[in-house]
Amino acid sequence: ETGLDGWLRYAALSPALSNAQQRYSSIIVLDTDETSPVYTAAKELQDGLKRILGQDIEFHFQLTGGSSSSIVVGTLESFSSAGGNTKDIPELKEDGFWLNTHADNNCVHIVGQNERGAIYGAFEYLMRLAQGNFDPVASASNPSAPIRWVNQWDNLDGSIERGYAGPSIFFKDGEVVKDMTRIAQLARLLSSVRINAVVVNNVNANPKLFSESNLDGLHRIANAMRPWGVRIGISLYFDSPKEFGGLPTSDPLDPAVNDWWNDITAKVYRKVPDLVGYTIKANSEGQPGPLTYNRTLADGANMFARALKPHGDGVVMYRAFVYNHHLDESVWKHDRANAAVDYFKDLDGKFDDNVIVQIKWGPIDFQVREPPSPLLANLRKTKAAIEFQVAQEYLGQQSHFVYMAPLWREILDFDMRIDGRSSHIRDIVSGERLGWNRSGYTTVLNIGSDSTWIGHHLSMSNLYAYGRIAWDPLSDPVSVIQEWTRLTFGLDKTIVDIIAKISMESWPTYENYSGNLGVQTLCDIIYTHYGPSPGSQDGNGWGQWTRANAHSIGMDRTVATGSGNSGQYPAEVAARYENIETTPDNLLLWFHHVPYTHRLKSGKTVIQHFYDAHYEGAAHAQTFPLEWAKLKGLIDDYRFEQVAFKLQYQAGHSIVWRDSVNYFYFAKCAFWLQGCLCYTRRGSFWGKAVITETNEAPGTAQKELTFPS
Ligand code: BDP
Repeated sequence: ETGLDGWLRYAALSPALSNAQQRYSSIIVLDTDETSPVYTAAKELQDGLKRILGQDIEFHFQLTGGSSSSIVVGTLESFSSAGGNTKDIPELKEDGFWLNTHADNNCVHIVGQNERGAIYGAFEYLMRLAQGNFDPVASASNPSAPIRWVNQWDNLDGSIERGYAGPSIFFKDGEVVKDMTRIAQLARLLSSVRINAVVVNNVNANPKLFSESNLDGLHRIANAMRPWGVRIGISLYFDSPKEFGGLPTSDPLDPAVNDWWNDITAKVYRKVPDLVGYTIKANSEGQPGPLTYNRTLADGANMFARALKPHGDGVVMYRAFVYNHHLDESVWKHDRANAAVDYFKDLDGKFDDNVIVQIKWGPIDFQVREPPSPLLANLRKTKAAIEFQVAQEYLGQQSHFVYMAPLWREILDFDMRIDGRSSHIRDIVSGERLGWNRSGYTTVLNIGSDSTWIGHHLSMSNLYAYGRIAWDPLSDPVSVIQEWTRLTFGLDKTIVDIIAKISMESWPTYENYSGNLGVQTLCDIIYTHYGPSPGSQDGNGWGQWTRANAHSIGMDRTVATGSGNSGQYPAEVAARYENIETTPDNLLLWFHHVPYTHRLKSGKTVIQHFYDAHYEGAAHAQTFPLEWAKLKGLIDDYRFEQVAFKLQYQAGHSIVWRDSVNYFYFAKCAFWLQGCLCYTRRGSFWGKAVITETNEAPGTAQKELTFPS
C-alpha cells in the first residue's frame, strides 16, 4: 500500500460481507464512446465490483426489459431514451445524480443529470459498497454550487509553489510531461469527490505556457482528464502580450492587447475545446496587472472575459488576493486585511457576467485562525468563489497533520448578516443568498509525484473533505473523516475511531502551539511559512502584524482606534468585532490590541493563556504518535511506519514551537520583568516570573505568570 490509490483502494470485503450481497448479471452502459465519463463509470464499476465483492461482471450497451440484476449507468437523457423509468427521479441540477440501488428487477440505476453526474453516482455506489454499506438507497444528490475546482500551483520547471510532495505531475523542464498516467489517476481521485476542474499551473504564471509544445501538452492533459469528467483551466501571466507576444504594452484597454488575448484564447480552445477558464493573479506580490497601466481591476478581468466569451461557458476566476507587499512600515494604519474590500468593493457590478471573484476564505492568507473575509459580504452583483487551501502552507506543510474540515465548516457556517438577514457563507458562495447563477469553491492543492500524492497519508483526508464540503457544505467533518478512513485504511472500528480522534483534535492542537487567540500562525512570514518565527511577523509588508511590544499585543482593527477592518463587515458583525467584550477570545488579538494582562472570558490573562496554550498544544501533540501506535498490525506496515514517523516528528517540532514562542514573548517583556526567577532543570524550562508594570499607572497590581514545568 503506497497511498497511490488514495481512498479508491476498493479493498476486498470479508467473505461474510461480500457473500451476503446479491450477484449482478451485467453492467449496462448507456454510452458507447470510450472517452465519455459514462463509459469510464462503467469500467470503474466493473473494476470496483471485482475488487470489493469479487464479482466478474460483463458490459452491455442496451437496456432491455429483461435486464434483471443489472447495474445501469447513463445520463438522464440516455436513460429515458433507452426506455428507463424516470418518473421517480426528482429534479437534478448540473452534475447531480440519482442512485437507486433497489430498482425494478433487482437492478441498480445510476442516472446523472449529465455525464459527470453519472460517474459521480457510480463512485458513490462503489464507495458505499467499499464501506460494507448495503443499505438500500433511492435518492438524488445535487451539488451546492457549480464551481468545484482545485488550483495546482505547478511551475513549468517541475517545481511546485508550496509543494511538499515531490515534483509536479504536470510539468518538467519547461514542458508538459509526456506520460499522462499520474494525471489520469489524479482525475480519477478528483472525480470521485465530485471536483469538476483543475487549474494546472501556478497563479504566479509563466507565459511560456503558450508555447506550441505546451499548448499540445495542455491538449494531452485535457484528454487524459476528460474521461473522468474533470475539465482543465489555466493561470495567466498578465504581462504575456508584452513578454511573450512582443507587444509594447499589456494595457487592457489597448486594442492590440485585446486582439492578442483573443487570438491566443482561440488557439487554446483549438487544443482544449472544453477549457473551463482562466485564473488571474494580478497586482499582487509583485505581479503586473491592470493597475500597472492605470486601469481598474475590472478593466483587466473583463478583457479576459471577452476573450473567453465566444468559446463557451469558460469563466475568469479573478483573484481578490491583491495587495502591495512593498508597503512602508511607517504607514501605521495600513492593514493588509483591508486590501480585498478596499480594492474590490467599489467595483461590484462592473465585472462581466463570466467573471467570478475568487476570495481567500480569510482576509489575509490561510492562517490557522482568521475571521471570514469581509469581501464575501461586500459583493452583491459580482459573483464570487471562496478559495480554501488543502495545501497546508501555514499549517505545518504536511509534516504536521491538520484536518481542515472543521475550519472550513466554521467559515461556511458563519452568518454575515447581510442587510440584517441570515447570510451564511455557504449560502453566499452557493449563489442562493444573492441570486448568482455561477459561483462556488476552489482550493489550492499541492499534489506532487510522491506516491502519497500530498506528502502525508493523513493529509489526503483534506482533499477528500474539500470535495465533500464543496458538494454539500453541511457535510459533517466527523462523518467525512470516518468515511475517508474506512476507504483508506479499513473498516476496523479501532482504526476509524483513532484516526477520527487525531483528526478532530489536530486543528485546535496546532492552533495552540503555533499561535492562538487570533494572533495567527507565528511562523516565518517572509519566505518559508513553516517553523516558529514570531519576530518576523511585524515590520514588513508580508507581516500579519502582531504589534507585540513589551506590554501589549494584537492588531487593533477597530474603526474607533485601529485600521477600520471591523467596519468592513455588515453592521451586526462589525459591531460584534468592534467591541472587545463581544469579540470571541479566539479572534481577540486579530481585532484588538491589549495589554498582556488583559483578562480573557476564561479569567486568564492573555499572556498566561499564551503560555498555557503552547504547553497544552505541545503536550497534546505528544499523544498523536501514542494513539497511532495502537494501530500497529491493524493497517499495513508501510503506511503505518510512514505516518508514525510524521506524527513523531510533529510531536517533537511542537515542542520547538512551544519553546520558541514562549521564550520570544518572555524575552519581549524581560526588560520590564522584575524579580524574575528562571531555572533550567533537566533541559526543560521552568520558572516563575512576576511582572511589575512599571510604566503603567502607579499602584498597578503585580501580575504573576506561572510556567508549567
Ligand atoms: C501566499 C503564498 C504564495 C502565493 C500566494 C498567492 O505564500 O506563495 O503565491 O499566497 O496565493 O500564501 O498568490
